Amino acid sequence: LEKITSYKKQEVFARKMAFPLSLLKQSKLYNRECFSMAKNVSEGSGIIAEHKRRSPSKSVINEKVLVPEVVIGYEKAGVSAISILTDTKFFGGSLDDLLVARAHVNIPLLRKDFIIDPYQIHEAKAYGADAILLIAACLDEKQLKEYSEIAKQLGMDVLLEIHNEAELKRSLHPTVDLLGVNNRNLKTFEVSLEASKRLSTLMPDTYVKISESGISSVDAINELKPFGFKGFLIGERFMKTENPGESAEHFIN
Ligand code: IGP
Repeated sequence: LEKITSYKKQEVFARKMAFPLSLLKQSKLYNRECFSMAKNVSEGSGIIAEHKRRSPSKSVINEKVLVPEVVIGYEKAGVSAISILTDTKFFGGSLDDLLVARAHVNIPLLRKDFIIDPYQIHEAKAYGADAILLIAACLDEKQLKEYSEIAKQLGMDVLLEIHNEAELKRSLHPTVDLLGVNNRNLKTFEVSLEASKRLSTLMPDTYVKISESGISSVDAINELKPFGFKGFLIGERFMKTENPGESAEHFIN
C-alpha cells in the first residue's frame, strides 16, 4: 500500500503540471450535475459492478473486453452504479476508461483509485465521475474530512472504505455518504466476508452500507443483507467472464 501511494504522489505531481486545476475546472463535465450513487444504491438492486482489467492479487482478469461493451451491459443488467478503476500501473485502468464509460451510460460512476491529493477529486469530476472512493488505510483523519468535503462541494458522493475497527472510528464524518467494508485486506490480499459481518454492527444507519470484494455468488449477497448491507461491490466475478454485463444480470432479480 505504501508502494502504491508513493507512486501515486509522483503521478499526480506530473499530471498537475501537464493539466493544471484551472484547466480542469473549465471542462464541460466538471460543470455538470452528478447522479447520486447513495440514492441509486439504496433504492435499486444495490449491485455496484466494476470494470477491472487486472489486479495486483490476480494479475490479468480480462484485457479483451471493451469498456463500452462492459458498461452498457452493466447498465442493461440493472446495476445501481459502476465502478471504474482508473489506476494504470497496478490495475491497467485509466482516466480515459472513465471518460469512455461516461459517454455510454446514464447511471452513477465511481472513480476507483488511490486518492491521496485533492487534485484527483477535481480530476474525477472532470472525467465524468459521480462519486469517489476514499480509502481510510491511505489517509489520516484530517484528510478524510477535508477530501470528503471537497467531493461534496463538487456535488459528488463519497464512498469511504474501511477494513477494521480503528479505521471505522476515524471515518464517521457527515460528508461521507456510503461506508464500505473491504473484505480484502489490502496488505495481505486475504479475503473474508467475515470482515463485513463483524464491522456491520458498528456502522451507523446514517450511511449506506456497502460490502466490497470477494463477492462471488448470489448466496453471498443474501448472507450479507441481514447485516444491513445495501450495496455490493463486485469486480472479478463479472470481469473474469466473456460477457460481464450478462454475468451481472444473473445477480439481479
Ligand atoms: C472489487 P472483487 O474481489 O469483486 O474483484 O473486488 C472491489 O471491491 C475491489 O476492486 C477493490 C479495490 C479497492 C481495488 C475494493 N477496494 C481499492 C483497488 C483499490
